[in-house]
Amino acid sequence: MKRIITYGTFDLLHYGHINLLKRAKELGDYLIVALSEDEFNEKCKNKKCYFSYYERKQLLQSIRYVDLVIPEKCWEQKVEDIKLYKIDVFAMGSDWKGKFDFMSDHCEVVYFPRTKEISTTQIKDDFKKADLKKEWANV
Ligand code: C2G
Repeated sequence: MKRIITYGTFDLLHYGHINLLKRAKELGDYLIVALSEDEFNEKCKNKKCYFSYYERKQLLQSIRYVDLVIPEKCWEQKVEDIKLYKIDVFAMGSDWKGKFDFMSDHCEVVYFPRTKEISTTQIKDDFKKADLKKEWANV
């Protein structure tokens, strides 16, 4: 069984995330997603999520490509995870290209092209703009 792992926040789950998860699963038979915990997001990634860890975990677990969701608590856990879960392939989006090449001492490293036109930040910005337009319309 070929085991794949990927890491991320996956807040406001969108089709860019799904593209990544689909491609990662297609590399093997079993996909583990290490999901950034709320504290890790806030303290280390400067991200304030809309959905909590448990809400984001529930969403990921409902995706057919995902076989297991584990917590991502720190940047440094990756090598341990690879050993613990007997990972064959570490897969990330291309915005991380080169950042995890050190992992190739432990497993194959694959970077997939990031889905360009969508991001969680873009979704949040679009909603803010829509709200502003509504406010101006009511002035
Ligand atoms: N992604 C993508 N296309 C997008 C948005 C995201 O391919 N339009 C990919 C990212 O490259 C990443 C994964 O989806 O591989 C999850 O993205 P995020 O939730 O933004 O996660 P990130 O903040 O990159 O956290 O230790 C690694 C970090 O936890 C990665």
